[in-house]
Amino acid sequence: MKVLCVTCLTFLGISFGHAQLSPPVLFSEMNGIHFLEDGTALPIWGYGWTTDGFITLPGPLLHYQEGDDVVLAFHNPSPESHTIHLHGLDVDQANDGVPSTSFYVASGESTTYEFVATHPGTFLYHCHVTTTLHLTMGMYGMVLVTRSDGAIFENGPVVNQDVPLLFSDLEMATNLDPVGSFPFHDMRPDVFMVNGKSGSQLEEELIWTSPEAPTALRLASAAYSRIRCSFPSELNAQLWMSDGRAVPAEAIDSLDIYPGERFTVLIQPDEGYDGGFHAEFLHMIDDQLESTQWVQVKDNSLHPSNLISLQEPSVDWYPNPASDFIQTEVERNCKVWDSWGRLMFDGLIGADRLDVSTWPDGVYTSRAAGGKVSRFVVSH
Ligand SMILES: [Cu+2]
Repeated sequence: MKVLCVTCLTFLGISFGHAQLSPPVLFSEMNGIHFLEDGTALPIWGYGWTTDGFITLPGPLLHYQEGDDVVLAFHNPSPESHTIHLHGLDVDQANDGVPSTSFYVASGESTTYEFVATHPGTFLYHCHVTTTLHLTMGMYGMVLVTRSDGAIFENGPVVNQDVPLLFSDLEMATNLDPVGSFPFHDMRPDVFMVNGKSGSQLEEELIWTSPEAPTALRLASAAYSRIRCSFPSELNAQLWMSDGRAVPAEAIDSLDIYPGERFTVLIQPDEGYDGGFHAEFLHMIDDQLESTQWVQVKDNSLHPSNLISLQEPSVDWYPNPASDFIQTEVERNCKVWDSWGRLMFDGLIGADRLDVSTWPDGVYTSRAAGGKVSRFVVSH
C-alpha cells in the first residue's frame, strides 16, 4: 500500500506523479516558539513538516493506515543530534530511533525511518537523545494508525471519528534555560496541556459527537505527570484499547494514564449532550494535584450551523474509489479533509463535480453540513 502522508504536499499546490512520489519530510529545530494561554511566548524544540517550515507543540500527527509501508523522512538542520523514536510501534531495531542501538541524526543530516504499520492503534513518537531534556522541550507527537473501514481494529467497533488527545506538561524555567537545567528529578512542571493547549485555549479542541456512532478518543501521554481522566456516565465511556492493542471492553468512569501510555476510549453520549470531562495532572512523586484541564464534548445537534443535522443522510460519493472526479447524488454543502485532518474542500457539491485528479491517493473524510461523516478513497 502507498504511504498516505503525501497528502500534505497538496497544500503547496504540488502534485506528484507516481514515479516522483516522495515522502513528506519531518524536520527538527531548537528555535521554536509556543504561546501559552496568557500569551507568553516560550522557547521550544520540536518537529514540523518541511512543507510548513515551522515546528509545533506537539509535533505533527503522523496518521497512517493499517498495513501501510511507511517511509518517514527526517531532516535535522538544528545544531544538535536528534532521532525519532517510534514509541510502541512494532519497528525493527534499526528504525526505532534509540541512538545507542541504532543511530543519531547529527546536525545537518537526514535519514528515513521505515516500518510497516502492522497494528491499528494509538502510539507516540519522540526524540530519544538526552530524552528527558529533549522531550520536555517539546520533541514529541502522536502516531495514529487507523483502518479504512472505520473499525478501531479488525472486527472491532466502527467509529465515526478519531479524536487525538495528547497530554503533556513542561516547566517554564527549563524551557527558558535548557542548558542550565537542574537535576530532572527536581523538575516540577507548571504548564499542563492537552494537544499543546491549556485552559481557555482548549475551547478549540471541542469534541462534537453523534449519538449514532461512537467517537474514538485517542489518548496518549508525553507528560511527566500522571493523568487521571474522569468520564461522566453520560459519555458512556468504554475502554477498548491499551498501548496499541485491543483489551476486553469495559465501561469506565475514570482512567489513569502514566507517562508513555496510550488508550483508546469510545464515547457515545445521547442527543443533546453538552458537557465534557476533566483531565487531572498529578505529580508523580508526591501525588499532588497540579492542574485540572477540561475537554468539552457536545452533541452535534447543538452545533450552531447545524439545523436538521441528524435527519441529514451522510454524503454518498460516487464513484468510490475515484480517480478524476467525484460527485454526490444530492446537492449539499460539505467539507472534505485528508487523512491529516487538513481541509481539502469546503463548499457546495452537486452539479459541479469535485476534481480530485490532483489529490494524492488516500482516504478522505467528508462531513455534510448536517454533521454526518463519510469517507471516500482517491486512487489513481
Ligand atoms: Cu532531540
